[in-house]
Amino acid sequence: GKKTDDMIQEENLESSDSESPKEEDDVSPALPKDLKHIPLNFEKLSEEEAHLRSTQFFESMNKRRTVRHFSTKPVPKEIICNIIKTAGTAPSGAHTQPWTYVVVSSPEMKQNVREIIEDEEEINYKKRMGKVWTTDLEPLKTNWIKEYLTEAPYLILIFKQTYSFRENGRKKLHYYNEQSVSIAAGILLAAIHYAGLVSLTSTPLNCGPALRNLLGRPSNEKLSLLLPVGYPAEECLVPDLQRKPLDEIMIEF
Ligand code: IYR
Repeated sequence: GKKTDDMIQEENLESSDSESPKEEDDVSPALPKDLKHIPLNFEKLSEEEAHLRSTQFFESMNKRRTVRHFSTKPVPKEIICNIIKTAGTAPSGAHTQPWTYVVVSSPEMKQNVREIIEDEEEINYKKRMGKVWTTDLEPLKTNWIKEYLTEAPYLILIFKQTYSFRENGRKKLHYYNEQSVSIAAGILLAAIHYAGLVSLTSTPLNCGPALRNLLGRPSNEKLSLLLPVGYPAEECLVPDLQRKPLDEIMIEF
């Protein structure tokens, strides 16, 4: 039968990848055996303060929108660095931190990325996606022309490391790398929004290997997401979408 995502994820826990090194009989832990445990640095809030902050954070996050029309206005690199440091605070399986954030701001490199993606997306829209998918997307008014890839001051490409290497050269397994990178991407999106910038969560279909080669990333890394980051274009329009209310997304027992 067909493999489910869960089965593929389970396979990642074993070293099924034939071209990658095996951990063989090395069962020494990837983290130090004598890893210290220290007191938690915990900021205690009053219930009142917690309530206020949770409300304010929701109200802020509820203003986040996916934006497809970017201004060319530059963004200081330090802001991008802070945003990526924030993404790097995400939890990860066995603290493997299985992510690489490739930041592209060079106009030539953005143009190269754009050409790869537009070539593939044209085939996606015309052939691969099929009638139901393209019909579902019509209200969003997307197509294979991706101006944001050269207009936005930064492109952040999130690569997921499916494994890495220990100091002794043996393979280090990256448990739950899919979930870890997805969580980090959510934190990245929140950090982008909190910094007053906008983004588009994109998953360039079929472009992973070409973009990996273009950016010189190793074969243990797979492209997860590409996010243009910057300011919205003047008079930027977004689709008038509504979010599901709490009673449709939360079930209590
Ligand atoms: N990857 C294509 C198509 C696309 C797919 C979904 I699902 C969207 O929510 C939006 C677009 C593109 O970027 O145009």
